[in-house]
Amino acid sequence: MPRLVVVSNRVADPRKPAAGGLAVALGDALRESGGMWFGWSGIAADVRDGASDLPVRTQRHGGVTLATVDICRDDVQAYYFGYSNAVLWPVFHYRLDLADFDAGYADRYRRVNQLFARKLLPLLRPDDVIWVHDYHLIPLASELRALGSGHRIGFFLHIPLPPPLILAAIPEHDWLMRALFAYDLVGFQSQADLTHFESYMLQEARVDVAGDGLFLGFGRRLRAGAFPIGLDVREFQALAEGRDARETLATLREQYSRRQLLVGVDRLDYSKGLPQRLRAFRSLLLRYPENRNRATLIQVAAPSREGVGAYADLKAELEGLCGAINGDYGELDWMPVRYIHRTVARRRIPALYRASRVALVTPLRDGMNLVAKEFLAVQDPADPGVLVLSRFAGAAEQLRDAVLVNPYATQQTADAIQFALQMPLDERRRRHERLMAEIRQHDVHWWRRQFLDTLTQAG
Ligand code: ADQ
Repeated sequence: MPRLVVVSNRVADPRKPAAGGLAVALGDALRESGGMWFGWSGIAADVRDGASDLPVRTQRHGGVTLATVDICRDDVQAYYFGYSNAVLWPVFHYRLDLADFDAGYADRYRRVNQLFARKLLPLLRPDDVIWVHDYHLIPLASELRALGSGHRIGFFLHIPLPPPLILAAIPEHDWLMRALFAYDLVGFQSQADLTHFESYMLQEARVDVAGDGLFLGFGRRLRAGAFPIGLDVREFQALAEGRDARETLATLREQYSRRQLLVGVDRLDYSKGLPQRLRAFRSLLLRYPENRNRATLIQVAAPSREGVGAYADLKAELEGLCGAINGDYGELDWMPVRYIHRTVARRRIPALYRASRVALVTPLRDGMNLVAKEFLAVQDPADPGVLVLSRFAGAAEQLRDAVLVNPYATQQTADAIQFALQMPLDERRRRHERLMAEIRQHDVHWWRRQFLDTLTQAG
């Protein structure tokens, strides 16, 4: 078995439960092959443009090597906060209005990818298989190839790929899309993303779209496919059985015994549709007064990328909306919205899902959205809650038995939430059973095997 080398912006220690399902799943594959995980340490080194001298730190744990490199402060600003999160993230989520194209971030984004390639190459063995993750590292393979790497290299994009005319707004779109051809396999979350990739290649690039996911261009053969990421269902269910989750569940049930809980768990990000969700919830209280003094929305929004301007605006907007809803509808003994602007410990999250009758997973655009799958995994099959899911989440392609909504349509979403709150037990069970079959069949281990099998056979 060839050694697996995973490369991503940040490295997670797969042994720590806080690392999450993705780290656990990749951890399995890394352990099986005695592999390596390479990425940024998270440290912004206080050196001036001396990035190439920064050392690689390696630690070995249970047969897996974690290798990290620091990045100099200016590069972090331009590569991470700048090009990755103020250009690629908004555009790939269809938000051209929020993209900052003029700041000249692209050169440093490229430079950090060159740095990664230079630091990684000496650590590689000739038959290693390399799996690169996400938008921070699109040009990594082309930088590795420029240094002579002949490795098998795959890339997985965790976020959506927009239609060609949106992508084309990025001044460097030709370079970015061409850079993908240095990979042997490129994986997307959904069929919609794959279709956008094909359309881009037909409309904007001189690439031969050979069909069946094969693309011939720039002197290379590239395979592309949809590999919807799944959940480690058993790991997450086991988390729900843990002491913290059980205690949290008991507390929530006691506190909210007379209420119906709705839950939202997100990073505080404009792609997640949080203001739209709160407006829909307000419309629910307005249109269906029986929910007053009864329905309580617990919305957890973890702080995220606070160095990027658009996030501060969103935070202020949300605080205003929550305050207005609570002010308009709250009673001495009932507040409609409990808004928590913190990261809740992963081991408590399952309790929040389990205590809730309805989950609101209503992003404006999302690569997949694992919260939707997590909510389903820990419901009581005999009395399950209902998932209200945006049709614009990648997960909607798979989770057809959720209550699908258009989060931009406030009243329709409010009607859908009411429908979910009122859904009879037998229908809840039927839907939940079908959704569980789907997330069990296409779990994170299936995703990892599909991708790696296709990568090792590609060519
Ligand atoms: P994210 O945008 O981070 O990931 P998502 O898949 O919804 O989105 O969540 C990732 C994890 O973070 C989940 O395990 C969730 O429980 C946890 N989480 C979110 N908010 C939290 C909070 N407030 N407190 C504690 N934990 C929280 C990107 C893409 C997604 C894609 C994933 C995986 O944007 O579309 O599904 O990668 O590919």
